[in-house]
Amino acid sequence: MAQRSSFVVVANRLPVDEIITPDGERQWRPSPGGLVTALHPVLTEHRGTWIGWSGGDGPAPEPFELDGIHIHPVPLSADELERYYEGQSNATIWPLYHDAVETPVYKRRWRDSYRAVNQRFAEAAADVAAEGATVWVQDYQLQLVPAMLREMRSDLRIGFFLHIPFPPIELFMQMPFRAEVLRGLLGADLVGFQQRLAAQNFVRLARHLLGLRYEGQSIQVDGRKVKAGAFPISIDTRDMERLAADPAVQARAKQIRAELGDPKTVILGVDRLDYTKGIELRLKAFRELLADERLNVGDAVMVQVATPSRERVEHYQALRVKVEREVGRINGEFGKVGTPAVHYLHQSVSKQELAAMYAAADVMMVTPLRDGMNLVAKEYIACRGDTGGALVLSEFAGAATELRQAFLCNPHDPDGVKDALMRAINTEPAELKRRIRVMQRHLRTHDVARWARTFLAELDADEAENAAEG
Ligand code: ADQ
Repeated sequence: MAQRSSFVVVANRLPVDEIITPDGERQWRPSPGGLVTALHPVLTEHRGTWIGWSGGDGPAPEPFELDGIHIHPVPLSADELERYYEGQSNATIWPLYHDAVETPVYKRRWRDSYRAVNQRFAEAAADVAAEGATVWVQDYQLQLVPAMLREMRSDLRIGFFLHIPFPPIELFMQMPFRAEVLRGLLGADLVGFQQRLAAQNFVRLARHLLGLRYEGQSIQVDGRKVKAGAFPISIDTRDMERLAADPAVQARAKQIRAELGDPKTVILGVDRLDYTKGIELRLKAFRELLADERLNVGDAVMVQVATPSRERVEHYQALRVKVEREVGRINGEFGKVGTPAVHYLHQSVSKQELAAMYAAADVMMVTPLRDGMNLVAKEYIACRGDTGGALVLSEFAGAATELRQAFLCNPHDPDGVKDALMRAINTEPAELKRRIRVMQRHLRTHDVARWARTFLAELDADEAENAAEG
C-alpha cells in the first residue's frame, strides 16, 4: 500500500534528476526549482508526496524518499511522450494558450493520450492521498486531473495552478475537446492563474461554454463553488540576492565583462529557446539599432543564452533555425574579428553562472509575445544589488503587472522595442538605481513562499466556506 499523505503535489515533472555516479550507480538528486523550494516546508510538515514523471520512457522507478519528500514516479511510454507531452501539451495547448503565436496543431491521437496520462496521474493521486487531504495539481499538462480525481475521491480538497496564460474565450473555443478541458479544471475547488485577466477569462468561459452561473470569481458547479483567482508566482528572492552577492559570483561577473571586451553596455537575454519569448524580435531590434548607428559594436554587445527546449517539436526546430540565422546575419554584417556583436549560447548554464550574467548585464531584455509570468525578469532584479541596471520588459509578460519600473514595451512594435532599449541605455544611473530598488522591495515581500502560502490559505478558506454553506 502506498504511503498516504495529507498534502500531495501533482506535476508533470518530479523535482529530481537521475544521475549516474562514477561507479555506475543510479542515484536521485533534487533538481532545485522555485516550485519545490516554495513547497518544501509544506511537503515536509505534512508527510507530503510529489507525484510526477521522472524522465525517460521506461517503467517508473519505485516510490522513494528524498530530502523529506515522498517521491512517487509515474511512467510515460515513448509513445505517450510523443503524443501527450510533445503533441497535446506542447504543440496544441501551449501555442493556443499563448495567443496562438504559432498555429496550434490538433490531433485526435494526441488528445486520447493526454486523457490516458491524466487519468494515470489522477489515479496515482487517489492512491496516495489520505482522507480529506489537500492535492495541488500543477499546470497545463494536467488540466483533466482535478475532475478525474474528484470522481474517485470526493473527500479531497483540490487546487489547480496554471503557470501559463489562460486565453480569451475566442481562442479557447478553437480546441476540439474544449468542454472536457474546462470540466477537468472545474473539478478543483480553487483554480489559480498568474493574472487577474486570466481568471476572468476562465469564469466567463464557464458561463459561455457550459452556461454556469458565477458571482465575482466564484462559479457554481453541481452545487459546489469553484473559485478562480490570481496568484502571481515569484522567485526565492533572498536566495537569489545571496547568490548574486557571493564574492565568487561577483568576480565571475567582472570576468564576463572583461571577456566581452569591457564594453559600455552589456545587453542580456536569457530564455528557454521558445517562440513565445520574442528572441528573434529582440535580435532584430539590436540589428536595426546597429544599422541605424544608434549603437556601435564594441560599445554595445549582446549576449543571448537560449536553453535547449522541446527539441523534437517542429515549431521549436523551426525557431532554432530562425534565431541562429539572425545571429549569423548580425555577426556577419556588424562583427569584427575577435569582436562579435552577439554572443549566442544554446546551452543550459548553472545557477551561479546565470547570477553572474545577470550581475554583469547593464540591460536585461525580456520581450515575450506572451508569458504567464517570466521569472527571468524577477531574477535579474534580485541579482542587481545596488548596482542599478535596466529591465526592458514586454507588456505581455505577467511580470509587467508587478514590475512597473521596468522599461515597458510592446513586442509587436519593433520601433517601440528599439526605443525602450535606447531609453534603458541612456537613462541616468541614479534613476536606474531608484527604479531597481523599488522593484527589489516588491520582490522581497512578494516571493515564491508567499505565492504558495496565499494559494494554500485560499484553498483552505474555500473549504471552510463550502462546508458552512453545504
Ligand atoms: P518558463 O517558460 O520556463 O516558465 P520562466 O518563468 O522565465 O519561463 O522560467 C525559466 C527558468 O529557467 C528561470 O528560472 C531561469 O533562470 C531558468 N533558465 C532559463 N534559461 C536558462 C539557462 N540557459 N540555463 C539555466 N537556467 C535557465 C513557465 C511559464 C512562465 C512562468 C513559469 C513559472 O512559461 O511564464 O513564469 O513557468 O510559473
